[in-house]
Amino acid sequence: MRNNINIMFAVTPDYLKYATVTAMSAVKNLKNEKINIHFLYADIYNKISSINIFNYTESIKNTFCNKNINIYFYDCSSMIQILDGQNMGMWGEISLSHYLYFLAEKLIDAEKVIYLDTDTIVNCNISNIYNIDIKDNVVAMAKPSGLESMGKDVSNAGVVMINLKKWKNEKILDDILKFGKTLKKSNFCAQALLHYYLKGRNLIYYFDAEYNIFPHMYIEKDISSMKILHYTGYTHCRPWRDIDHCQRGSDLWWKYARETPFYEDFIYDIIDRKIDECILTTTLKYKLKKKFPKLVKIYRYIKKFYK
Ligand SMILES: [Mn+2]
Repeated sequence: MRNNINIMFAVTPDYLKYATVTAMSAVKNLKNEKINIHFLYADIYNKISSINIFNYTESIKNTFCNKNINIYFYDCSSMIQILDGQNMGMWGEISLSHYLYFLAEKLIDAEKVIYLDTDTIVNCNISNIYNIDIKDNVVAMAKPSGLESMGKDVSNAGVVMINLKKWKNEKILDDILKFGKTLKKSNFCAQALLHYYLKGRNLIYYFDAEYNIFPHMYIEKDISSMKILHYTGYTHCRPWRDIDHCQRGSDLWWKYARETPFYEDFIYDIIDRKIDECILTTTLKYKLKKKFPKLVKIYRYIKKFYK
């Protein structure tokens, strides 16, 4: 058990199915390594019934029923009040789930763990990254290309290895949450918090950018050479919504989605969205924004005014 690889997800329960796709990609690329998969979740919006959550977790356990895989679920609902007072930015509670991985120290009995966003796909043996010696650093993150506009050293929190031993020993949780209350509102809240807290203390190890790569930004690179793909960004299509092949590497996401018990759900969702006018509005807005950025600003202003 001690030598197992540990990965974790932090989600609202409706995202457990997306986390399962990412977990499947990690599992399918293992050789004989053993892996513990930790799902931290909290029903922040109170919109999923406990029966549905039970059914999700049962399906996931059955999917990964293998002697090399251990699955753990942690309902963090009763713990999230410790996140009160963090500046979440304009996405508000949406961002709350991003903070759940800060709770790992209280739940996961391992020396280190890799947190993965649910919009990532592992395209390598994850032991390659798990076995990197991050020395005395508290976390390891990558600085993917595409974030330069946010600052020279800004790292992305879609893939984070946490040195849980050091995190616990140095009582980082209390300290980082205290620090979080002093930060200005930020839309990349949990990421900014990690970054500003740890960077000021020289506690971040930087992974090779290959371990957190935004496929649409590396047109010259083969998908097969990307180690962890991160389908990030609200202006770029998520693979599970990508009916028009707008997102590079979507097919890799669907390859693993097909192996989960949620494949039919994904198909249903995509059809549902297709017939929903909302998707048309979103696409239209996106296209308008691209072509007439000023027009969108005016539209926002008018909308605000009428609210
Ligand atoms: Mn992401």
